[in-house]
Amino acid sequence: MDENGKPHYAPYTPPAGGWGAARATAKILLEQSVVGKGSRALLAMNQPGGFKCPSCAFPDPSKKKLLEFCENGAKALATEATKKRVTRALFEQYTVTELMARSDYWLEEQGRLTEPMRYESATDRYVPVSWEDAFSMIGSHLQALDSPDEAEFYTSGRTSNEAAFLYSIFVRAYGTNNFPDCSNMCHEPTSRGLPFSIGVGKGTIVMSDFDDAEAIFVFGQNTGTNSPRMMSNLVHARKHGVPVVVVNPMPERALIRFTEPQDPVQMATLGSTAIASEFVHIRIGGDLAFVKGMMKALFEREAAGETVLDRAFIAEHTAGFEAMRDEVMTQDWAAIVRISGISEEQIRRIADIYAKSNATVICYGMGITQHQKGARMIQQIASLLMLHGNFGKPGAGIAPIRGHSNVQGDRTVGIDEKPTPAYLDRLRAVFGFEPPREHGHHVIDSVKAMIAGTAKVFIGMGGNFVHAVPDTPITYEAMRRLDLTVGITTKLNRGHLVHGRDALILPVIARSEIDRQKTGEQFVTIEDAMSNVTPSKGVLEPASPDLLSEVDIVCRMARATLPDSVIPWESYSEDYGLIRGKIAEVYPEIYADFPEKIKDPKGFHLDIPPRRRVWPTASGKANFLIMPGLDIDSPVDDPAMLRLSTIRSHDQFNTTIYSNSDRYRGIYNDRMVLFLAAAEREAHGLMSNQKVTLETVSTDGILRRVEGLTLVDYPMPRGAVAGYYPELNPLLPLNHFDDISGTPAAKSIPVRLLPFDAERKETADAA
Ligand SMILES: Nc1nc2c(c(=O)[nH]1)N[C@H]1C(S)=C(S)[C@@H](COP(=O)(O)OP(=O)(O)OC[C@H]3O[C@@H](n4cnc5c(=O)[nH]c(N)nc54)[C@H](O)[C@@H]3O)O[C@H]1N2
Ligand SMILES: Nc1nc2c(c(=O)[nH]1)N[C@H]1C(S)=C(S)[C@@H](COP(=O)(O)OP(=O)(O)OC[C@H]3O[C@@H](n4cnc5c(=O)[nH]c(N)nc54)[C@H](O)[C@@H]3O)O[C@H]1N2
Ligand SMILES: [Mo]
Repeated sequence: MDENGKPHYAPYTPPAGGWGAARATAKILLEQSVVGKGSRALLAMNQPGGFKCPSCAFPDPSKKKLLEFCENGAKALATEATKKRVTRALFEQYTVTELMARSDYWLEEQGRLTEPMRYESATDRYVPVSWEDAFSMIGSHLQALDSPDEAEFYTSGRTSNEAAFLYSIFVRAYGTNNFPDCSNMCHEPTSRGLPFSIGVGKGTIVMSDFDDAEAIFVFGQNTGTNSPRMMSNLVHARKHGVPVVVVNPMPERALIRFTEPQDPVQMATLGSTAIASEFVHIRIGGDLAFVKGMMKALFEREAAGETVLDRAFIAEHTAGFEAMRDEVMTQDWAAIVRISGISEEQIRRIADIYAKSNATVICYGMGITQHQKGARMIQQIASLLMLHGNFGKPGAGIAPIRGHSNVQGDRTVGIDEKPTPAYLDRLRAVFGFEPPREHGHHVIDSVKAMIAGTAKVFIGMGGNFVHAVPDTPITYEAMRRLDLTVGITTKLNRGHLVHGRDALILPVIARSEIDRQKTGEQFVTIEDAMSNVTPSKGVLEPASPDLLSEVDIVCRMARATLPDSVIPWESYSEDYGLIRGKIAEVYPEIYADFPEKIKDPKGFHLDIPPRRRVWPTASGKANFLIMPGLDIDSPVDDPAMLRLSTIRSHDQFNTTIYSNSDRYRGIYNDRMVLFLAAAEREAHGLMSNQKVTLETVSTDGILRRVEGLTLVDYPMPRGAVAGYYPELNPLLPLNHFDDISGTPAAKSIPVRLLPFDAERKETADAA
């Protein structure tokens, strides 16, 4: 990969997928020097008896394929199985200050971490530390705090059910509910918003529903890049004449035209499938206006005597219909069209597709969740589905497309800063300690606590917290004031370099690797985005003999911190089956007989009551909820304001950058770009490929700027601009988040364009 190649920009016109994807898969295996090893591992990925792909949370298909992986799953695996190693030699060569000057891409390219390291301030270097000393350091820091609430325990969604469950027990036994979690920046609006509508905060579909659907909607999700295996389902649907409606401000290539790498005929004939039967070129945050427009079209047709709603379902299963309809009918078409950016004609046409379909699936991603009213927007999507009885029948339901492979599972097994009293009572009964009752911190709260100086210790179970959260420079400063930061990770990342007075890097065995414990080789489990729990067992030798498993690390942190604990920590790390036994005891409704049931290599499905038309809401019904107005973001009084959406490229996994290119969007060797419509650029009097500065329209007096971004002409809607996460996180204010869930509104940052001033950038860089 060529980090220093010359940037260039050229629209990508072939279909996505196809041989381009096959070539990219081969290339990454070559670059990481793992062609033989990587290919062997790819054969075991997502197969019974093998391990689950470490990339996204999309489930395995209902019908088996020989190879079940995608280009981006292969990238995730190749970089995990890489031959490259970070040893103590790297830390002897570079001080932390010197490493800070390197790019995220360079840090990732150094390879797998191999032994525990401790920060030494006298030399500004990481030096080797024994595991024993590392754990006693954690134990003494945690014991020394005035209150357990001064520690923050982060989780990223690659962590297994077993490790996450034990981590949540350890942290609660220690005495806090401070569980900032990557989910807080991701599908938290689903977890917190959807229960008010249908009683659960999870998706309601299973894979076969894609086959039975008569219409599929994809809102705000870049499927071809972020859950590529779902492309097979969309291709299948289109080949069977099922309409696919894509709602997105960016015409993402794979959602327009795609060649299925799993289809030998299409590959051989260079054929492809048109995916979007309707592409809805929505304005950023225009989704509510669009959905209300669809509803209004349906209500108007019903008033005119047509049968377009499932009246029997509404009568038997729902509450609040009339009030919701009355509110929607107050919205006038002109405002709906202006705010969504979509013509009344197209909205009516799509409402007709919806009305004709007897079974509709609506999928959505970060384009919906990461807004100031993301959770409320998801409730409106649920309402739209309810209008036609699209819950509890084959081919229908709501499908939040989750991110990290086990982000949903981690939440299910206790990573939750707002635990319910019933759950805490069960913990007490099963483990015999009194858990803390007070709610803890989510991500935003935890950063605020660091800024306020009330947080002292940060422990990161996976992930790259500093680069995932908003307000990068402010967070850097806050984290540097901590007493201790701990990164439990596979790869070197920014989080290890922006550290507290004391700091530890604890390297772990990865998902694809063999996990040997006292009772033999262990497997773990994960829960995918459709609530299937499946086993995952690594097949590769660990990257180094000096790695520990996440489970083992949790147990040893617990023993070092809670020497008097009556919980048999040691036995759990020796036999993960015992952990599953405890999960079954704490969650008998969904996890009864877990150790037995998981013997089926295909796993099992966790009960989702709305699939049975049972609604665990306060009213016992599915609720139509009122969301006034047409905006999912607060208005900003500035005529020059643009809405910035911070998105992923095709060659990154969150904060991990595989290359600086983004093939399907035609970007090569550059990540400091801004996608903007040519007309919008001209209206601002700017030239194509000109460098500019972006500044947040802030309300708190803090200056937030990113300098030197290159403008790339792109078919964006009016008032919209897009650029890459995490580079643009300095523009995302900590106080810009979803009002129900606290999820940062990373898709709707109010910004203005300024001329680029190289001198100003130099001054800022030097500071
Ligand atoms: N290869 C790869 N796979 C991944 C990840 C990765 O980084 N790389 N990350 C994983 C994780 S943790 C997650 S959460 C998922 C993320 O997967 P996605 O949800 O696809 O996340 P984003 O790339 O942020 O893109 C969101 C999409 O929303 C669109 N969008 C932006 N604003 C709006 C809006 O106002 N309305 C609508 N309708 N659309 C909008 C953008 O144009 C973009 O297509 O993927 C997971 N899988
Ligand atoms: N502006 C903006 N900000 C965003 C987003 C956005 O769209 N825009 N998206 C948000 C979303 S959806 C998410 S999910 C977060 C992601 O936030 P995180 O989950 O914190 O970030 P990742 O980049 O996925 O974490 C990568 C690191 O995880 C470690 N790792 C990898 N595999 C393993 C493993 O098996 N075990 C352990 N212990 N460690 C491992 C590696 O060291 C790697 O460097 O970012 C959020 N931030
Ligand atoms: Mo995510």
